[in-house]
Amino acid sequence: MSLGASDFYPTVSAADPELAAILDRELTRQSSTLQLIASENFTSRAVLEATGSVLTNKYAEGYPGKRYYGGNVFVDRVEELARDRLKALFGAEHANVQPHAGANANAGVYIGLLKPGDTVLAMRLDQGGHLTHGSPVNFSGQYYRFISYGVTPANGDTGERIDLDQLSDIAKNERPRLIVVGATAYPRIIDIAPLREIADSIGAILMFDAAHVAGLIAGGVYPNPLGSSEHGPNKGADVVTFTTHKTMRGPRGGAILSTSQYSQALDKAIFPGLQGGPLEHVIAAKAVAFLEASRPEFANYQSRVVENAKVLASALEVEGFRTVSGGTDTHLLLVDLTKFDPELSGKEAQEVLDAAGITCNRNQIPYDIRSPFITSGLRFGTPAMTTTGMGTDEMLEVAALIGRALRERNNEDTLAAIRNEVAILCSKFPPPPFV
Ligand code: DSN
Repeated sequence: MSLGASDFYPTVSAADPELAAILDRELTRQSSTLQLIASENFTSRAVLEATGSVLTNKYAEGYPGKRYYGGNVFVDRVEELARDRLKALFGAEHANVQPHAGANANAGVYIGLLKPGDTVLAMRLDQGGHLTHGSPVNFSGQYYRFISYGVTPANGDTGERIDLDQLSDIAKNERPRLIVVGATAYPRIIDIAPLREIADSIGAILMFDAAHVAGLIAGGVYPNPLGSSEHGPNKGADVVTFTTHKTMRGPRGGAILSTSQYSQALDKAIFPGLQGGPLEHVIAAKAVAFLEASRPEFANYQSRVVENAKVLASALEVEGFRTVSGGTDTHLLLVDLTKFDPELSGKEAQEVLDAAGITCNRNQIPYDIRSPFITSGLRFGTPAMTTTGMGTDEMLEVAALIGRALRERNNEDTLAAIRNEVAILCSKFPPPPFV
């Protein structure tokens, strides 16, 4: 790849050559190695430009029409555009596009709808949940009483699904104020209808954390957790949170959708409850991403993301790995390394693959005997490489490279050769901003 930071950021190169050199190396890394982290993607050039726009100069505490600073006439239009596009995309009654991140979006829901000490039922962290779903080292686990549900035991391609009986029993016994569904490492579609019924049976609020699957929903390949006409009105989640930078392919950030019943409480929780001045340059980039997500090409892209993930999962099974739940319905898959080699931890496998130019992350598998720092699994996702144009043929090649690298992990020459093959493959699929 002959293009570098100086081609894309000529002013940075002139003003700060030291930083430009680092950007240059990161651009090379992103374009010459495989990006298989399920929560990453390549944004469009338009999203990058909006993120780098003059809106970064502006303070805008408050909301459109109700700011605490002057000079927000154009900022208001930007934020309204982002909110309106987002509401249309999901058929939502209310949208807040100010959360700086997914964690802030979740914090906003807890601050707005709960009191400290309230009981919340969420997915176990070692079975797919997120830090903000009650980890003891996170504010969520420290300020609220989180209890958890898990997945059913492994059973070919029918096990390792959310255990609805367990969830329902815990909900009835503990009567949580809030039920949180949605995960960071759960490869299967979550049907919102039975969860709505459970929440209604105990008068709980239902939140869906769509951080990972928001783009799939917008692209029509995952059911809308707010409910659909087929479910009838009010049959979905009350609140949906998500990040804008994963499958949604926008800038790094978060957002909240809700029914109008909770709109005021949620807006107040984000500002002034949790955050100060919104990042309007990022909100502008969110508006661009929501426009891009409304186009037919985006739906086509999301179908290819899922198709690629399914093919990658099957091909990794052929390489001798077990995939959690026997495959995937989404953009991500979780590999259990213990069948491939019980001695190989997720940490070691991640480091070996890094050396081979294959970027992914270690992840606990359900009922993992290893700690979250070591783990027995790897998580892979296809959003980023699908954005570059890779398809099912390339996924077969990627699975073979992963298998070879991990089988011959003690052979440095093999890892160097694979790194070279990866670079050749990637050179045929340049990511934005190279295209
Ligand atoms: N960003 C999330 C993920 O990688 O799934 C974790 O916060």
